[in-house]
Amino acid sequence: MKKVITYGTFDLFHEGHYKLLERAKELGDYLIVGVTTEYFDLNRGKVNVIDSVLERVENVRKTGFADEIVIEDHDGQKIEDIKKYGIDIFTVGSDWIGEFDYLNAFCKVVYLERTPNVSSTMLRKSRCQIVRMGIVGTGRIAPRFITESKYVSGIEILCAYNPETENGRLFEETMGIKVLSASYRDFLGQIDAVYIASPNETHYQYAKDALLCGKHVLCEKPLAFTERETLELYKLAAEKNIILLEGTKTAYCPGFQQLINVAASGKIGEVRDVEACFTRLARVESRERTDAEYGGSFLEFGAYTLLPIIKLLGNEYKEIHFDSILGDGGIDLYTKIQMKYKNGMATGKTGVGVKSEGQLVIAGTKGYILAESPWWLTRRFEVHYEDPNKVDVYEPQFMGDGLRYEISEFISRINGYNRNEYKLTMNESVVMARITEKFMQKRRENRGASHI
Ligand code: C2G
Repeated sequence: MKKVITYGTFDLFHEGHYKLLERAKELGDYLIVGVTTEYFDLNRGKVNVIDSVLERVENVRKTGFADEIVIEDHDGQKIEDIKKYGIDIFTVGSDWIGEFDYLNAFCKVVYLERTPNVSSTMLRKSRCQIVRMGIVGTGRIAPRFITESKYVSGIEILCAYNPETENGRLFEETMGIKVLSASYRDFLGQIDAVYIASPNETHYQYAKDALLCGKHVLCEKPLAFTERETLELYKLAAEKNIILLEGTKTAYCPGFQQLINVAASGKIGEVRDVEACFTRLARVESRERTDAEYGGSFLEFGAYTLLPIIKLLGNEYKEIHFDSILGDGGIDLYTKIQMKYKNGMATGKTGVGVKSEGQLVIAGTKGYILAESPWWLTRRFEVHYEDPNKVDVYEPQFMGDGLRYEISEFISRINGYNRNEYKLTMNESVVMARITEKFMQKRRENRGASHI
């Protein structure tokens, strides 16, 4: 009996898939089809898969060509499967020519002609609207957003907005994207959705105006500086039935989600303490160190340190306390925030003028999780126990600079695939705003002091 194997995602099952399986079956007597898991696809850079693995398996099964269906979930599995199932022929579409020649050492490799003019990517595009996006602000993060958006399907960056013409002109020259500088309303008129990456103090108003115009909003953190304004924006989005997403990118990284879930799984027992630190020294003349009202370390990095704290210990803290070392103009060079909960405690440390070890430690009753810097771009974390010889290491995949996960989340929500809302909820975002508001109030009241 001649055994054939083929693999694929088979998302939005189409004629190309059907014909591939039909011909794969004709190559032998018994066909095994490997269907990828979401996790495996994410790891190989496919961030837009729509159907669940069970839906995809079901669609393959319905063709009647597969004698057996297996799940593909890791690199190296193809060789394993070929040996395990005694495969004679490995086959895949011609878009992969050359890629799988290494399997010739184990069985015969056949590349089948790909069916022209149909693909999951094309279907995703026709099924979902292409979201025409505009970027507000042409600073450091805007070019990164453009680069990362190329990995997400269903998005087109149409233009940018910056009222400062000179800055905008430079961006237009280097990035080749039209920058409008006159009316924000006119800019909004050209797009479906906006990414707000302007200075922190302008976020709220830009977001509000965009929502009022019915545009989806992806806004860099912090969305606003007060709880009231943050709630107002979410309410506005809900009323208008549009998407508002706060761009705290760590929240959307697959590795960070895994870290939180491992912590919450009981592996380290009950979580009792979360310590998160994020420092990046800023130049003395930089905005972060000169803008007394909107600069400083907590406004810059507080959201990152609060994220694991709130995710793991919740919104209901009993006490909160801030200590800061202030610079000349009154901005905080270093802030330590301490929170008490009914059954736990937490510390967040942020710095723009003080450097410290940027790590995340989650202490539990049975062990602890340690994620070294840059834990906010989660690529690796460890679980430690009382026995120092036992360490579990996790190395989740992390691609690019992480923005693609946030962008992909935004686009899929616009298209009505809302499976990931738990990654950063409205309530979490509102609690972070409440804490930020409290911090700013204390800093304002203590202007002129060297520390608070
Ligand atoms: N295919 C095709 N014609 C198309 C589209 C796809 O013949 N118009 C083939 C692909 O070449 C592949 C199979 O259908 O053999 C499944 O395609 P995808 O779902 O895109 O999966 P892919 O990413 O190609 O998975 O381990 C996974 C495999 O390496 C390939």
